[in-house]
Amino acid sequence: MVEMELWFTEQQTPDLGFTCKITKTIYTAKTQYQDLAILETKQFGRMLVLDGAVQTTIADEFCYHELISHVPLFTHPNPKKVAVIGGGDGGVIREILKHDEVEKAYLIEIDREVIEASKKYLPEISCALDDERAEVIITDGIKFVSENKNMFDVIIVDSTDPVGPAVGLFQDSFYKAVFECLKEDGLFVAQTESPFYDQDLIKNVFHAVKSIFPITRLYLGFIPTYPSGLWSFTLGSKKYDPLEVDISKIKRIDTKYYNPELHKALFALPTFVQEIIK
Ligand code: AG3
Repeated sequence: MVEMELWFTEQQTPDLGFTCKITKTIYTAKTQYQDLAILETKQFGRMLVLDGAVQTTIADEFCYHELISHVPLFTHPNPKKVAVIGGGDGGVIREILKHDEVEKAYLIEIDREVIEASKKYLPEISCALDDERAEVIITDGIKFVSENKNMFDVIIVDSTDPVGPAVGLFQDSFYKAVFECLKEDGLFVAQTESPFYDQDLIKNVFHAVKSIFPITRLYLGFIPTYPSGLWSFTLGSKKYDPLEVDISKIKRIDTKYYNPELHKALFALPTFVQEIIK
């Protein structure tokens, strides 16, 4: 019998592909908003793919989910009400609920099918969605933030790339609505793509956020399955500066990437990244 090999490629740029060996296609669907696939890869375990772009894998999801969650939550001194925009796999909710002072974490996701597929096929990531402190709201995140004022301590924007359903999550008007949706000392973080491939995007977002929030910071992390591996996060804050946090007061929680020593170090940028946001 001929042994067949199956490979999945994400076309990360018009000239570069990221290819993984697949042992099984677990699930595929065309949802109302996007093409969804759950693949079993040899290298990274199960993988969630939306419109051909890798969203998360069992092996490296901790890098992204911890970075986007614990930096803002340990910057705010008392985060009680937290919202995630996007993030239907539930990984950010799981990290948020590691913080005891959080009373309620809302998942504002447009695509119900991402949540359902993640609950079924990625239980390690979606496990906290049924927690009593979690509440799932299926709606457009842009509409939700513009209709709710003064509501959250922390908002985390866990979007897909700025194409398709997520385009509006990278626009100035959205950051203004996020500002209004936060309490008077609130802060937010958004994932803002790769400093290698998305320099214009990072520059535009950084300056848009800077024109709205008194404190704006960029930080970086390493996520092996994302384009270039080097990934950026943009934080906008009304009052608390991540660089002013007393790291000796940060509680130890169960993490594999984030730790108090890293909290400020993540904001130390390579020169070429400093240039992008100048
Ligand atoms: N959201 C950011 C995914 C961006 C990946 N881009 C790409 N592969 N081209 C991830 C959602 C995880 N909760």
